[in-house]
Amino acid sequence: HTKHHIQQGRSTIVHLFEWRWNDIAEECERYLGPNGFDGVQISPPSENVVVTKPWRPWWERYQPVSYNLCSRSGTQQELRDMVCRCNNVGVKIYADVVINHMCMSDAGEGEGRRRSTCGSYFNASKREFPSVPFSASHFNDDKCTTSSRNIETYQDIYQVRNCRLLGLLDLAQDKEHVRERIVDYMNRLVDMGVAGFRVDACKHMWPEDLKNVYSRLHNLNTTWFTQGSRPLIYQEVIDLGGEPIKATEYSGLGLVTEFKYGTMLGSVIRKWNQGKLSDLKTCGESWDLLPSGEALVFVDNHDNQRGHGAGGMLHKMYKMAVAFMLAHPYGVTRVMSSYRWDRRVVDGKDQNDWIGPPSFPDGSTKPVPIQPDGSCGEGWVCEHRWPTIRNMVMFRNVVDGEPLSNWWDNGGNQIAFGRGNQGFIVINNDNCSLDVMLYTGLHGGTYCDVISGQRSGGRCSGKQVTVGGDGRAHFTISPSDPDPVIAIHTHSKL
Ligand code: ARE
Ligand code: CA
Repeated sequence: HTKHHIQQGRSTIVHLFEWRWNDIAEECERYLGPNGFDGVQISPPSENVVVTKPWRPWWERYQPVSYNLCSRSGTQQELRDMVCRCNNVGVKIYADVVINHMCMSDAGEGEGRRRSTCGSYFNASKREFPSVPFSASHFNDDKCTTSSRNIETYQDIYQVRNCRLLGLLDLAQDKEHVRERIVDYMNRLVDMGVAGFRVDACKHMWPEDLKNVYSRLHNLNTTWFTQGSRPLIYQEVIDLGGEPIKATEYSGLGLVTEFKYGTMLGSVIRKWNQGKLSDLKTCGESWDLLPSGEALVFVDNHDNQRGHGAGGMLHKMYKMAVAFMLAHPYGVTRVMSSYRWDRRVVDGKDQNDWIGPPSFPDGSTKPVPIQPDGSCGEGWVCEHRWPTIRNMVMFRNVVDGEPLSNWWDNGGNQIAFGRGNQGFIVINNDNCSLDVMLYTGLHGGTYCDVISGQRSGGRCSGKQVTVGGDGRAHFTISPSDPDPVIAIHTHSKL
C-alpha cells in the first residue's frame, strides 16, 4: 500500500448504525470517500448475547459475552477487509466499544450460535465468560453497595461506577487482568487499522481506569496513518447537568459526547421556552458547553432518536439542525444514519423502540441496496445520502479552520453567518419571508446554493446567489421553502 496520509479537511463522522461490514466497505468506496466523509462509527464489533425476547433487539449488541470479533455485522475477516478498503479511500473507522460491562445478569447460560453471535459459551449467573476469559472476581459485585446490585440513583458517584447499569454485569476496570483484556481487544482493532473508538457508558467507569487503558493503546497502523498517530477517543458521557458526575472529568482523556448541544439546538429550532434561532449567536462555551476542541456533537443518536432524550425532531427541522451543526465551527460533528421501524408510541413511549435492523426471518441483517436515485432501500434511511446533508458535509470540509464571521440575525428566527471567506449560510425559521442584503465575506461571483441543489457542470441545479465585488449578496427565503436554508461556498462557485 502507498502511505495514505490523513486526507486534509475531512471532518464529519457518520454512524452507520447496525450496518454489515461488507455494506460499509462498499459505501466507503462508492460514496463516503468521494463525498469527503472523515469516518464511520460502526456498531459494537464484539461478540454479544443473542436476545430472542424481544426478537433480536438492536441493543443485544450492548451485551458482550466475549471480545471475539464476530457479530451480526459480519466475521472478523469481513471486518478486517472493510477497515482496509475504507482506509484505502481515506475513510477512517471508529469502533463502538462496550467495555463497562458484559451481558445482563439474568442472561442465563449459553453456547452455540443461538445464544451468542460466535457461539462462545458463557454463564451469566456464575459470571463465567471463558472466551475472554473473565470470571466472578473480575466484576464489581464486592464494591457495589445497593441491595439490588443495580444503579439506583445517579446522585451517588460510587453506585454509578461500581453497580450495574440496567442490570448489566459490571466489570472491575481497576483489576490488571480486566485492563489487560480490554486493552488487548482494543489493540487488535487498532492493529487492523481502526482509527479510534466511541467508548460506551464512560460515566460508569472511573476516569483513572480509562486513562490507564487509553495509555496502553498502540499507535495507529502505519499502513495508512503517519508514524506515532494516536487513536481518536470519544467518550459517551450524558451530562445535561443536575448530577455530581461531570463530562469535564473525562474531557482531559479524549473527546466527550456533548449532549447539551443537540438538546439546545433542538429547543431553539422548535422554539421551546421562548428559544429563537438568534440565540445561537453565542453558541459555544458560553452555553456551558465543553470547549469546542473537546466536544463530539450530533443532532440525534441511536438512543435518543428512539425517544430516550432530545431526539424526535420533524424532518424539515432535523435537516435545518444538521445544516447548522455542519456549518458552525463548534465541535467534531457526527451524523446519524438509521433504519425505519414501526414506531408505536403509547403514553409517550415507543413500544417498539427495541426493534433491530432490517433483517431476514433468521435474524440476520439485510444488506443495504442503493436505489437508482441514490437513496437506500429495504428500510435503511441513509440520512447521510440526503443531498442537503451530503452537501453540508462537503461545506464543512471546504471551510475547515475558518472562523465564524459576519453573523447577522433579525433578533428572531432568521440568522446568517460566514466562515472566513470560504462559506456562508442563511437560515429562516420564522413564519415570514427572509429578504435581506447581507455582507458574506466571499469574493464576488456566482455561487450555487448547496441546499436546493449544487454546482453540476457549468451551472447550478438549484438556486444561485450572485455576490457583488463588495462581498454583499441578496438573499430571499420563503418559510414555505422545502428547506428554508441557503448555503454557498468557494467550491460551489461557478
Ligand atoms: C436492555 C433493556 C433493559 C435491561 C437491559 C439488561 O432495555 O431494560 O435492563 O437490557 O437486561 C442499550 C439500550 C438499553 C439496553 C442495553 C443493554 O439503550 O435499553 O438495556 O443496551 O442491551 C445511561 C448511561 C448511558 C447509556 C444509557 C442507555 O449513562 O451510557 O443509559 N447509553 C449507552 C448506549 C446504549 C446502551 C448502553 C449504554 C449499555 O448508548 O445504547 O444501552 O451498553 C440520564 C443519565 C444518563 C442515562 C440516561 C438514560 O440522562 O444522566 O447517564 O444514560 O438517563 O438512563
Ligand atoms: Ca462500571
